[in-house]
Amino acid sequence: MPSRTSTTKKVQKTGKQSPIPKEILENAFRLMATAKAMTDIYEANFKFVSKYVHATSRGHEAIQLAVGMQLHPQDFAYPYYRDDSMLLGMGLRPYQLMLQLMAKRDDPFSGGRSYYCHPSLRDEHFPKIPHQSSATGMQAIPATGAAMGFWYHEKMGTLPLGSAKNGKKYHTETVVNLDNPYPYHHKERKEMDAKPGLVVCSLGDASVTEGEISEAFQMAVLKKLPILYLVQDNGWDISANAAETRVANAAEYAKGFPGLETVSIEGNDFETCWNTVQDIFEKIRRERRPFLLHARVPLLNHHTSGVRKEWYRDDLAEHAQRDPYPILQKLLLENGFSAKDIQQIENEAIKTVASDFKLSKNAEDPRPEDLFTHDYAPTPVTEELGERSPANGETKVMVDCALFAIEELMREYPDCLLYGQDVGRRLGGVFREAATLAEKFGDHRVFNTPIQEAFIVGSTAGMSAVGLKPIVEVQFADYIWPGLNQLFTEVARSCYLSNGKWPVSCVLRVPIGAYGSGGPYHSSSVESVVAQIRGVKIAYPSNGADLKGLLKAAWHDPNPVVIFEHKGLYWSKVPGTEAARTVEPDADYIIPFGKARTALSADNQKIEKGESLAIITYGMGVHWALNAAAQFPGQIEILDLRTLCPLDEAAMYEAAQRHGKVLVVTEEQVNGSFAQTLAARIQENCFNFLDAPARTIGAENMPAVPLNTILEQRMIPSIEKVAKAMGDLLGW
Ligand SMILES: Cc1ncc(C[n+]2csc(CCOP(=O)(O)OP(=O)(O)O)c2C)c(N)n1
Ligand SMILES: [Mg+2]
Repeated sequence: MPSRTSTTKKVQKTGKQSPIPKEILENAFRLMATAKAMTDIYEANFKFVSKYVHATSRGHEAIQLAVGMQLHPQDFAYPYYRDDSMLLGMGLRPYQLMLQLMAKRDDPFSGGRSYYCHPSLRDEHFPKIPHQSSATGMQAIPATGAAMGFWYHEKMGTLPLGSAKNGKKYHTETVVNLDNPYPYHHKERKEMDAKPGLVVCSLGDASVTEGEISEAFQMAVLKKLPILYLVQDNGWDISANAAETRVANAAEYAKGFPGLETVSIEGNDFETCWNTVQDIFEKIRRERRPFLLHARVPLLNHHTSGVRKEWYRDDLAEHAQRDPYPILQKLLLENGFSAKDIQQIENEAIKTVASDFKLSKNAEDPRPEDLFTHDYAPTPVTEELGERSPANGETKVMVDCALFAIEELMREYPDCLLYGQDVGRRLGGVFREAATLAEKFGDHRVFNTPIQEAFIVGSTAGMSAVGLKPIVEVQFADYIWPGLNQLFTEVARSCYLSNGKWPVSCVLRVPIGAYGSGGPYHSSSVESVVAQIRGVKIAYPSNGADLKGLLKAAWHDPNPVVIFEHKGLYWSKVPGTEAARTVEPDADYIIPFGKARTALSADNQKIEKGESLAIITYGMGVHWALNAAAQFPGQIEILDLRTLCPLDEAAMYEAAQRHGKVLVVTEEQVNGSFAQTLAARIQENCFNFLDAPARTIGAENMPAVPLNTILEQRMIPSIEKVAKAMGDLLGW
């Protein structure tokens, strides 16, 4: 068993004669000279290239090359914005990096959507690079999620994406010409490719103080995940230095996570870097446990093109003395290369960089219509299938419909797993929404996480990248906030910013809504905020059959889906919500997203006489409306949206046109709510058909749902309030 204590090793240089093969030294120097030539040409063309912000690796090259050159196609890498040498080390050409520098159409990573050195690559021959955002440190959770995906695959005996034995063709087209001089190919590559993969999460020193880093470390140690956290310590944030921003360096900080083995090195010395990385990678591949490599490096170029070193740096001379470039040159000289050899390699690098620069400058820009591709990956679920109300079906509460849907999914698909707080064996969820699943499928398929909403949400990006489809949950909508950063930054944009390469397939279950004296932290509605996050899909069912059918569709969807499950409907505990119990649909039942359901129809006679009204709603609103409609027989049509994104706009507008009067009902505070935008859209699109303003009814515009019952009832809508609003509109 690996030690539970954190050990920090100072690695010393060993001898004069390097044990590193000459071929590797030559490659490394060629790449280092290339990286330097790239920085130089960017500086020489500063005005042109800094139209879009960029940072380069000058000073960090040795450690980056040591890592990049030792990665294999089965590995997953999460570089950060200063890692251009790491990308060269993996085998990318300057041309490909420069296409992103200039935001060109053929930028292989993002098609001109993201900045220089924000790579994403899904290529058979290369380490996999899932999308990572530009937010410092935030890639640690998705990266750790990918490592957790390896852990899961190994428990299940299944193969991750990228594995040489995995016959599935997950990759997109090959973007890299393998004949170019840049890819470094291991001689023993075939043998290496058969070894288990690992994950590298690359971080700047200042990013380690982000809170989310600790969530990642915690999980890496808890589950003994095969990941290397590489921290490149140049002592600088942007202009804030280490002394004013941290109490410990990354290696010292990691001591708080026993089991995360740390190694500290001088990251400017290629020989030390190569040997250390080789040793750590071997251990991770064999022993499946996490490491943190803390590499001290100088920062020789600007923070970014926009923040210039001359403005604030007082340590430039000291950093220049630690330049990795002459150190590697010296190593080459000690290993049989002549000054002439070195000069020749340098000249070739400069020439290649100059010609690649020219080539990329002439490359095509994105076209305006390119804006609209890859916001979502296409879903296979396009029609309602299966039996919604099987003849011999039993009536079930809503929470059980969800439970049975997940059980059916887990039975059929080994890539389906569930994790979150308290969903594991002892309790099966605080609402018993996962009861018995861990017993049936094992603790590796249904497990508890620490209280880490950011990890729960963000890890799905990594899990999905290695070919899994996790279902996760936050315990209450009230506690989704720590997870929203990951949802917005890493999960929702992954498909779009990777130009379609890395959609995140995950289902996030969110118990939501007021259910009687839950008070301010167990009653909130949050759908408007989530609906603002483009790139996720949202379901908000009002009954068991829809919940089951939508959960199935959500799971098969290659995109991230948030599914709001109303706590008041789970057991039809709130009076008037009996209709949430339904016959349980059969195992094949599935409902495509974006298709509303008519929960109640109005009489044609009433419609023709202009005495009818359309209610547009979802979730609890459906039940308030159903009950209130009893006071207006034949006059009310209720459209249950079922999904908020995609939205069945056509059904909404048809209902508005049919009745000429529309009331949108929501449980949320009404001002600025998603529901209010629906009323606005109806007004914009159906103005000529309306006989009254499209109205919205929702909760009072107060900051929280109060605990006291009288206050709670005053705050949120009710059957009576909805009935009054119906009467007002019908009387218009
Ligand atoms: C979450 C977040 N906050 C702030 C920024 C702005 N920012 C960009 S780089 C940077 C400094 C990061 O320093 P470090 O992680 O040490 O990397 P270095 O640039 O030194 O290589 C900051 C604050 C950001 N990108 N993301
Ligand atoms: Mg730094």
